[in-house]
Amino acid sequence: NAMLSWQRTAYHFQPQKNWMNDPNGPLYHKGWYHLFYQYNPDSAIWGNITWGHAVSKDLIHWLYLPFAMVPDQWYDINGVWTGSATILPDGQIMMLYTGDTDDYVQVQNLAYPANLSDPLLLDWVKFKGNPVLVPPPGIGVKDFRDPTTAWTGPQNGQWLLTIGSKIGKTGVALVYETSNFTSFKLLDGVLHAVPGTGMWECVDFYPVSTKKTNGLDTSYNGPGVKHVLKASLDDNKQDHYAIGTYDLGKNKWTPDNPELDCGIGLRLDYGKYYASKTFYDPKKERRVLWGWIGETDSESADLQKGWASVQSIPRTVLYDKKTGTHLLQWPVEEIESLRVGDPTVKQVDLQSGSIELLRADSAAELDIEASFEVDKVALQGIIEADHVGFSCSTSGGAASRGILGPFGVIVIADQTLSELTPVYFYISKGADGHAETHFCADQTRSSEAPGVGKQVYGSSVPVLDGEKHSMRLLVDHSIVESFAQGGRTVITSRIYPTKAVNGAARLFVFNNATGASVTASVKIWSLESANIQSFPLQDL
Ligand code: DQQ
Repeated sequence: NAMLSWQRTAYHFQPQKNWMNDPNGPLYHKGWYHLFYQYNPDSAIWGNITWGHAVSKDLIHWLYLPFAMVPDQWYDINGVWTGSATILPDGQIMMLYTGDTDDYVQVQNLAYPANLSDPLLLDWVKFKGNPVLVPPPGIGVKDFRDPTTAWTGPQNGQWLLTIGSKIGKTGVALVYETSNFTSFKLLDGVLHAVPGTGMWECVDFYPVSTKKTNGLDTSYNGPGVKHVLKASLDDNKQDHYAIGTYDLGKNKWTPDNPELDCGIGLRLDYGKYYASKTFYDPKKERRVLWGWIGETDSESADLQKGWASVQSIPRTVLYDKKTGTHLLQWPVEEIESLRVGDPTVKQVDLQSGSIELLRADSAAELDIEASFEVDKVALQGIIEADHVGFSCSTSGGAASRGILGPFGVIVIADQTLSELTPVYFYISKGADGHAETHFCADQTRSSEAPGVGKQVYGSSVPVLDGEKHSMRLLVDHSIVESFAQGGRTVITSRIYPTKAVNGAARLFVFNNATGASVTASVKIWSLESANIQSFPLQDL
């Protein structure tokens, strides 16, 4: 399996070996970003869930620390599951997490750092009165998990937090109040419920500013604020969000648009991405999103290669003032510190049916910005004729040609294009008769390996008047994170190239539209590897 070692990523966070899943309790403390994560110390498949722990000064270079928590108590012996941190005004850190008990009941537990003055927060203490919460009447004992970061309630000293569950097939977010994080009271009603969406895992709930470009601390509320509700749907393993209004007094969140309600509308990421969680970064006044990128190969392949999963590059999250309907996700600016030298800048005219090589070798670690201008006459004239009802996932991928698409880039390709992953736009006629842009990532030809995922991912993306079609891609050997229109629509691809590896990986730009020429403006940076190393270090 040394043969497969190149599939390890160069700048995404991943443990040295074995299985990882959800990001847990991200926080900033005394100059360090802390990331905890669901981890199996013994195998490359899920089990024995323990909290791995790593720290970073910049969210890019990491230091692995000893485990923060292991399953060693009756109330978490079957797993120290997902949780979130709340930082109190006096600096105390309350870590609430789900424990899977000796009886397979999901309970909530409290842990806190033994020594707050330790910037690395090496020692964690489990509260002696654990569990602090058990499933309430009417809630299944296996449907009660993943407490959020708490926010301040209407009364002085009061904190509120939400925990995902389901009632029948309705996904719900229960709200509890507490003043001390050891005793809790269930509030009447629920924060929100959406029929048909099933169990809500890893709920996330936070404010976004409708006016400013900074992120907001979780307790922030008032004018110029909307609230995002995110649920990870256990039924289909997708992260869904909706933007709405939160009434603190009434314990109710209401989506701006019921048709885009949480679980039936927008997704944070249309690719392989799940169990995400945000935190407020006081150092840079931003809200940062982490997400788990799982595998799309078989468990036996994961066991063979000895590891599974990476974390996404952390993303800043903002409200998209221009659409009012979407969030904007963007890789944290620190990723740019990995850019090597000046970018390659190219402008390419792409006639219908053309492809052009942009990087002839070593295109496995790249940061790419590309924008496309579609021939205006073609856009106006031909849209009338083009078909309605296009969808990336049922389209057959980048080889299926339409009048105004696909056009975009091809990453992780070998010289002969026997392996390739196209990331592209496709313009079709929307239900309202206007042009509708889709953003897709096509895995169908990404690998010659047997038994790996070969879906076409994607969704429609708003492209407003005067905007070019633009994308940003982070390419990292076997992971591609693709952001369209400044981060309105995001797709993460997990791919398993066998030939398009390291020096053999190439980058192309293409236009497969039958009815339009396209001008592509591309900037390409090589990225160097992040430094991810073991503790203890000599020079701490
Ligand atoms: N992963 C955790 C659970 C959570 C699920 C267990 C989501 O707490 O609901 O590893 O991936």
